[in-house]
Amino acid sequence: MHEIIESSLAEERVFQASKSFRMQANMNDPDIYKKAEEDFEGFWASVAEDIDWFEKWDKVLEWKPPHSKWFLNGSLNASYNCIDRHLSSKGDKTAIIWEGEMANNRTFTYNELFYSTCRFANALKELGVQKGDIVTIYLPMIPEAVIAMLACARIGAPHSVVFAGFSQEALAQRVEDAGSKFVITCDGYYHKGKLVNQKEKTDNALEKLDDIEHVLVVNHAANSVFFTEGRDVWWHDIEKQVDYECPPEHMDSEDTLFLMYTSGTTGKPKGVVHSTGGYLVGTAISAKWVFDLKDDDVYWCTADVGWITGHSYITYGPLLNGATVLMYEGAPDYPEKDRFWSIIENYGVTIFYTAPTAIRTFMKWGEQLPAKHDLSSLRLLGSVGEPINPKAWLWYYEHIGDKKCPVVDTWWQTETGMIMITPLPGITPMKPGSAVRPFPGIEVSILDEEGNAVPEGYGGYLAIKKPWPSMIRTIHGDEERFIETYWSKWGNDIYMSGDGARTDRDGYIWVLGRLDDVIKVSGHRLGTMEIESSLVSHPAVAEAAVEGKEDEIKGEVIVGYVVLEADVPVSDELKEQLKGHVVDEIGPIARPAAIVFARDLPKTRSGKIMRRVLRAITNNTYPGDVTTLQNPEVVEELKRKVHLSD
Ligand code: 6R9
Repeated sequence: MHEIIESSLAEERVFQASKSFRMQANMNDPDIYKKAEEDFEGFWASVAEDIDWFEKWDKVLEWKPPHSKWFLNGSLNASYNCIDRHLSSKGDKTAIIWEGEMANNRTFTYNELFYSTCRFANALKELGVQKGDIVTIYLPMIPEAVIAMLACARIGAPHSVVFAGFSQEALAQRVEDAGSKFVITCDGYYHKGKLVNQKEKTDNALEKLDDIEHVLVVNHAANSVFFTEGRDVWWHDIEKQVDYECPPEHMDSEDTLFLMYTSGTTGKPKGVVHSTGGYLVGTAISAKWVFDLKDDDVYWCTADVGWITGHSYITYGPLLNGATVLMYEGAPDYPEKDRFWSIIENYGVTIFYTAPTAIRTFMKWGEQLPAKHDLSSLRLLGSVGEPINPKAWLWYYEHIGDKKCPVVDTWWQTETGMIMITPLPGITPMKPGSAVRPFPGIEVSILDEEGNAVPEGYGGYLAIKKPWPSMIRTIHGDEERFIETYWSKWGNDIYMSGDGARTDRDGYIWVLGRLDDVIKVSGHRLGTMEIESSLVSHPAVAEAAVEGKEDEIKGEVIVGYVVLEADVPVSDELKEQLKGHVVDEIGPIARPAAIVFARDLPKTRSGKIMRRVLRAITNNTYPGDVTTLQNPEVVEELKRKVHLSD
């Protein structure tokens, strides 16, 4: 984080989209910010007009902190809004272009998306899924993932998509917490040319759960799989038996559209609940203004549908706008390191949205790779998931965008549902490394411990002071944690994001990263506590603590400090075993970069691990006063060990 603060302070350059871009932009009225502030509810009511309602709402907002209801008594359907309403004018327009890792591809027009979604919805009904049932989707980046989400939405069954790269243990935990009786998975998929046996992972996860009624299996990799009679059903079998007519359920604005599990500061992931009306309003308008989506755009977001970015800006936001969305199944370096650039060239991608880790990786691979390709179709670039350092921003701007594409650095979270801090490319000049300013209608403040606004230039807590339509409604089954996590720091009407930020003299916001035990590794959100719990579940481990260590490419990597049980000998083999254990428990994204064997962890006299000290050790910064530690001698020892390989 240090490097980012320093370089951001030094970064003074300002960039602006070209005049022709600004002239044609979906939103280019600089007064929009003021208008939204002056008539807050009127603003959100006006953007809600972009959604088709079966029954119009009669009240924009009911705010009983920390609970908000938006567009009260309105009724609508998400899949209707993403598909049906476009059919009369765009039935033959391409909705989804899917490129497989093996260079196989499939496309769906809006008409085809309609038929597939309706059939999928009828298949779910046939299996007994009812309005209100939570359906877990455990699919990789294939069109059926989007179709399954929309099918659930069509029949009013909230979906809970679990990232396909999560382990069977992680899946089991999420299925159980959601109380899902239905799971959608596939036989398998290829990642960097290697088959991942998704069905087997699903089977293992579900083995320990009693209440599973059906598993709907998409045939994707022609992998021969084990089938449980009576429980498992092939999608391609049931597809032939069901009708393509499936009227969309009329959902109340506040009905749950989906759950998205995300990491917090405890060992247990939390199911963030999103509503239907507010979420759709927020994602539709942000996609329209931030990405400037037009009818002839080919839009590509490289996130996975298993994360919030995939929900809001692969599925809902772009399809609500009737856009053409590209989905890519595989890795950026398969088979070669220019795969992304050849995809952009082949499909004429115009809008490209990715994460800083990816950009820094491309920098490392060299600008000769994008230079080999014609990327002139691009007209806008986006960044999300972690702070982007100015150097990476400038490289992106120059080598991918050819100095003609605005770069939108978008700050938001699983909990916010929509982009919250961002440039609007038709209006705001950009500074490399700054997420610029709150989206119209969003009120952000940077606060100190007591809730006072910090002076310009100083770091503080990034807080949101007014409700917004796509905000988290609660944590599934844990209302107490919802209040405690987000609404208890300064009173129950200010949202605590968990991030630190500062503003500069032009009022530009610079997000500095997490202030809590959440870490972003390559843009993937993980909790240090989750990783700790998985480490201590290994029989050789007595105690463990996990910290994020700054990394030039990945933003942060995971370092696990482990105290072994007595008599367990240390070895490199055991280190590898422990890393593998975390992969089994959570998934490959949580694999520690380093395991440090420690005799002891830095502790207070009352025996609590001093995280502040451990964080300083990990990142080679000043640990503050360590004399009050029970065991100050461990500081030097751990420092030596963790920086051994630097
Ligand atoms: C969308 C998403 C949320 C956390 C968030 C922050 C970090 C996201 C960022 C950014 C700086 C940006 N984050 N975008 N930090 N600049 N443009 O990533 O959601 O997975 O819930 O993570 O990601 O730390 O608090 P999620």
